[in-house]
Amino acid sequence: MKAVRFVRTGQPAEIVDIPKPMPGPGEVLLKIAGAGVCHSDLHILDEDLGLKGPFVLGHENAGWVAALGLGVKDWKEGDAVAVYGPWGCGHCHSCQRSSENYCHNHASLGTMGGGLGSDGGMAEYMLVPSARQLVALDDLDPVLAAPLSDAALTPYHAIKQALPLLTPDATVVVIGIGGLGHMAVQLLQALTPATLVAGDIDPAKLEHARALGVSHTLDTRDADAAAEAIAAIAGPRGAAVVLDFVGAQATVDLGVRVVGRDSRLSVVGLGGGVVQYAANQPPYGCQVSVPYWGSRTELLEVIALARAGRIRSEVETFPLEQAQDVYQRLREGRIRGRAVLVP
Ligand code: FEH
Ligand code: ZN
Ligand code: ZN
Repeated sequence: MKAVRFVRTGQPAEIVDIPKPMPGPGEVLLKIAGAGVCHSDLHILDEDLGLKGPFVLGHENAGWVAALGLGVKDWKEGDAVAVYGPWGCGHCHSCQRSSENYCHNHASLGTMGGGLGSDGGMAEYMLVPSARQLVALDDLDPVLAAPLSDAALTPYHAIKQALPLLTPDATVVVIGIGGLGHMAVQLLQALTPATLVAGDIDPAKLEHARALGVSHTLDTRDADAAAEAIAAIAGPRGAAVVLDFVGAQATVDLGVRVVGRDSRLSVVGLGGGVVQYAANQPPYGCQVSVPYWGSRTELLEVIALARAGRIRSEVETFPLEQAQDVYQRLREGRIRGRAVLVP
């Protein structure tokens, strides 16, 4: 079968032909409908994230059950499913509460999930190690639903942690309106009454935010002007919550500058920015968080929001074979919403 494979750091992804896997006891074989292309893949390809290749890329996957391994119950061939991407040990404290994203044993497992050390979904078929990683999609289109498992789940997890701060008189700032950011602005409008501000350096991304109902959008290239605009909206309290989906030094610095006291700054993007600490900077009472992905129960909640029509991923589909071109477009910021590879 065709697959997009990570070989080693510094080497582009390869389109290869590998054997179609067969499910062993407890495993489930999926026919892939769509595999989302996440910006984190660029970090996997470019930097050493401690993941040893070769493995098939793609950690944001959905499709249909194609075959069940011995002992697998509750699923049947043809079921439309999303894959809960963080694969943990299943027995540590975090895994026991469905937060496999925070599994304590990832290092000893040598993998963080499909597409993250194990074979992922940028292929015609994908092996899932346990039926516990499957979430039913029912009537949702699996191609559109694939981004729910990462581009929506990751911001949902970060937003859920910040909900107590997202009151009607609060201001929340989203920096970076790409794959995760375009879902974040929808989630915030669905879940909170807070005033929403969207920032990006790309006018097309700001237009996308406005198309998604965001009334306050600002160009974050000019940090002084952006900080002034946010202060005018948030007032002396400052932003109650900042969600930085870029994580570069400029965006982290802007987040530290605009967040108020008794607030939360969540740095999700892998841009390598460093939070500079000094007295009252970030302001006293600011919780600085580095959330990672989300729990399985949160994925159920995200899928329920999608089924209720409250959120919808904006997807650009491409054939699997165009993976290298798609990664290049992602590098150049030329993807609106989320790119999904379709085998
Ligand atoms: C993947 C690998 C490493 C860090 C973060 C990620 C996220 O894209 C997972 O959703
Ligand atoms: Zn990701
Ligand atoms: Zn675990």
